[in-house]
Amino acid sequence: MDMTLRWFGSKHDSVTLDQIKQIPGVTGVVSSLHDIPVGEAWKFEDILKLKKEVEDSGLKLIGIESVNIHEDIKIGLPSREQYIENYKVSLENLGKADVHMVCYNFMPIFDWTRTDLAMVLEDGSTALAYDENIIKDIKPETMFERMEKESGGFVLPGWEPNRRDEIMGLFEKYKGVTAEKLMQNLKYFLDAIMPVCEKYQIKMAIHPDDPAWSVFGLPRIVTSEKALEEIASLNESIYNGFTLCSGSLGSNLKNNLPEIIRNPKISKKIHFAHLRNMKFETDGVFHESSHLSSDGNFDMYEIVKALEDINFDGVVRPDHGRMIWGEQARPGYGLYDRALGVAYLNGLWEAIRKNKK
Ligand SMILES: [Mn+2]
Repeated sequence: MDMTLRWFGSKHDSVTLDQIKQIPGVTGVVSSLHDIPVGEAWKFEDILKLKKEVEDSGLKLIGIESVNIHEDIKIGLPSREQYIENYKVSLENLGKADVHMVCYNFMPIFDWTRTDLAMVLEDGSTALAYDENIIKDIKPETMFERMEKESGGFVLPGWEPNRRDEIMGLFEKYKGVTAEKLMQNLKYFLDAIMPVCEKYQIKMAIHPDDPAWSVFGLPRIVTSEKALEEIASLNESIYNGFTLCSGSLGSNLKNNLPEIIRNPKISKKIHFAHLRNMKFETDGVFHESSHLSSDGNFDMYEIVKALEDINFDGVVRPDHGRMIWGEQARPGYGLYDRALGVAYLNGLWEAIRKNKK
């Protein structure tokens, strides 16, 4: 198992590789080429440059989070052919650079959605929060205004003001794309890329939708145990796998995380784990908490135990952390709380392993 941290690259991250290197037990990072527009093929030299930068600090580039999927692939437009070809080139170049795990998501238009990027908690720390009551009646255009007013100076990924026109156009294009159609388009994509993944041993790890239900009337398909079973069966290759994100899947309290991890149809395909805890006020209203079991609704011991029980040997990272100790960083991705998360998760792992009979 590789304990990692997500790193956005020296240009985009307030956290440095030297800092990450000093967190006990962290051997590498997952990162991405954030300046390459979605849909373009990744060049071998660019990947090598990122890899060298990471390795020069004494860490490993253990995987990519993420190689994003162009909307035309998700919508199923004829133009997807070119974008799939480009994706295959990116995978081939990653394989040649000896990078073998790629996280991606298949959410229409938006990545993870939150209604507050800096909710103040009782101890003065701030955290990302979500309130379904705000989202459920809101139109996307109103959401833009809200984001500009209430994001505390931060811009939620995907909600950059300059995307407003593009996004309204995308909503048009998604008309008629049902959940079934989206699932078919995922299969089409997986069937096309799996031969490249097999050749270069690249484990694809689809990230669950966050939150794990439809928002703004757009379909979402990576939301439940049943959905993960279906996706596993879309293409039988072991390289068609999952990112087990406790916070995303766990946003729906009906999802039993340890049970999902132990599901034999899913467990062997878990290549990447994102571990975080969340505190729920009610169904659909939650904020992200510290990683500690007692601070949220998830039993982190049971989640780690389930991963240990299935002999999970993939990549793991603490997920979003709170902002503590006055840190200024990308929402969810400060150094301090994620480092505390690593220390706690490592403690759980050590105890569970030593107690194994
Ligand atoms: Mn995640």
